Amino acid sequence: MARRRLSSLYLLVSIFFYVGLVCATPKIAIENPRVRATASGQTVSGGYMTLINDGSTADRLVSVSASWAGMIQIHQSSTDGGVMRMREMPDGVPVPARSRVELKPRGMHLMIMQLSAPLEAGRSMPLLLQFEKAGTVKASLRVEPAGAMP
Ligand SMILES: [Cu+2]
Repeated sequence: MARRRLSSLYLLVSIFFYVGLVCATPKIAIENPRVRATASGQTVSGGYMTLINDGSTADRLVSVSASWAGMIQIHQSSTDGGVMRMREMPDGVPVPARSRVELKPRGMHLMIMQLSAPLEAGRSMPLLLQFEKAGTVKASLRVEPAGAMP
């Protein structure tokens, strides 16, 4: 009987320890992931979403990849003397603890290049996001008609 009680205590301790480990790893949620549809012959598109970090540890989006695009960069748009410019963010996107970071048209965005086929509105495209601490997070981009996004 005593041994049995001890083993259930052990089990309980293991569960708490495991839960503790899981909670220490930041969890990133992806909200409203979407990509602009492309016309045939167009090989570049923009990807947008909100990165949500509900945890108490800061994280960072470091890279993004997809089987249907040769290269995906993280860009920041800015307006310089009325001219829209984009630059790559080589250090990725910081996602502070308990924050929401929006990738949106005319702001930070995913520059999706070397598309293997046109992106047709209504489809869903799988994407892998690599975070410094949370590791790999899967997302599915909804392809939206080009005119549906500002
Ligand atoms: Cu860009």
